Amino acid sequence: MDSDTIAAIATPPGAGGIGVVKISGPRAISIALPLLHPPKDLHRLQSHHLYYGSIIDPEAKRSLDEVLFSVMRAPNTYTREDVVEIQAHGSRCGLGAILELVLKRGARLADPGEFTKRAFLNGRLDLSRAEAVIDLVNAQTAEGLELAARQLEGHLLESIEAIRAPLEMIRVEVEAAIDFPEDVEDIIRPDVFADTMTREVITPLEELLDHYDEGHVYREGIAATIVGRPNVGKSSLMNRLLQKERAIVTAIPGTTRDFIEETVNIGGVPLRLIDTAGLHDTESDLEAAGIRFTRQQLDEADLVLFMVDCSIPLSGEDVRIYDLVRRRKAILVINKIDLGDGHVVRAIVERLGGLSWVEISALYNQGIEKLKAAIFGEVTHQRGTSDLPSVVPNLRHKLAIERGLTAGREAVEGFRTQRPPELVAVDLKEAVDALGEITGIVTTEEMLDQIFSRFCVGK
Ligand SMILES: Nc1nc2c(ncn2[C@@H]2O[C@H](COP(=O)(O)OP(=O)(O)OP(=O)(O)O)[C@@H](O)[C@H]2O)c(=O)[nH]1
Ligand SMILES: [Mg+2]
Repeated sequence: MDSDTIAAIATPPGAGGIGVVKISGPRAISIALPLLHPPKDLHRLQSHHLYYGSIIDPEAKRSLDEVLFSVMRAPNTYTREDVVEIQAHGSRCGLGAILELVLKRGARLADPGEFTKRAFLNGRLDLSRAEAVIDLVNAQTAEGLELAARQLEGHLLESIEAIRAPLEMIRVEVEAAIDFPEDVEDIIRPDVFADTMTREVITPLEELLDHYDEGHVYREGIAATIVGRPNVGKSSLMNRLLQKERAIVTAIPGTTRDFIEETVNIGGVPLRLIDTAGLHDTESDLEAAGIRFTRQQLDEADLVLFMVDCSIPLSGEDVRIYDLVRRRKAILVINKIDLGDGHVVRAIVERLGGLSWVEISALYNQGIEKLKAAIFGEVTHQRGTSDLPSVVPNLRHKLAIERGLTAGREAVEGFRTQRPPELVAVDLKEAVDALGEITGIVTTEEMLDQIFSRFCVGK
């Protein structure tokens, strides 16, 4: 277990009314107290109370800031260690000076997520709840926030434990049968075990995978790239969806050279919207670079908004782009409907078949709600937030659940075909371990590094 004392600025970069420096570890209190004025008697300080004072630079013997601070004694703290929080005025420079004093007195700068990692290692949170803390900090929509809050309450933990417990019981019995081969027939009742496994392990795991499909976009969001040839109105649509003039719009083809990225909330799904340079053959190096970028964005997109202009005939360029996107999750956006008529639209839809399509006028704000509904339908399969599952695994959980499911199904098959207990035991162990990774009963250093490095410093 870590025994050093760590410190970090816990509030975001930039200026704020207040900012917080957080210190955690066995020496947190002894490091912080000498920096505070008037001097405080360590033994008379009450835990979880707010005190007023100023921060003194002991060398320069001058006050740096007026502060409020609290001492929180282990184990009733976030990390289960002694914690001191110093609230100062929120300038980056002032907070930096306080942090520096704390580090000079022997604290170490915290790594990203290290406070939460300690909360996990000290048993305050299981891994699924520690991950919920990241999600809570990063939530971009009310729905994402709600999912994170439920996970922090321990709903995923409970679901996984409710599956792991019967699985573990069966595993223990199978292990016993290996140890007492003469009693195998008494211990292992293959049909009963297979039925219990199916009912209490396989089915609930399958349900969790369904929940992932239904809910993960609310938390993780999706990337949608607008593509189309120059001048069809991509940037106009971007601005329309953002409800602000973010991208430059002109009547000159080739206006957008770079790609522009912003997040919008579509029915609770954070949609990372990317406006790109128009795709066409070009002589200009600058535009060619933009077009290379666009192709790259296209590869990374979860959803493509393929835009065409119905005020002019389809061109070879439109068709080439169609060939690029037709096999992907894409919506055909027929723009400038204010200038086109029904015949043209029908001809376009016929030529660019197979995609769902929406007619809009980005300029006159027509069809935008329909387009939003189409995007929402495409990424959520029409499931509204009202039936958002209460437990939604993340990608890491999903991969572990899939492994658990494969091994679990093998074990059921093993019981049904009366495989030797040694073989079934291997599958059962694999399944138990896979589920253990979700809550953190089973971990590797690498896995923890990967999870906690997604945090910000100071959390
Ligand atoms: N009539 C009409 N004009 C539109 C509509 N949408 C965009 N335009 C006009 O089409 C021109 C090009 O619009 P942009 O949004 O810059 O097009 P773009 O696809 O981003 O173009 P590039 O960045 O050059 O690839 C501008 O003059 C817009 O005002 C529309 O729905 N109707
Ligand atoms: Mg543009």
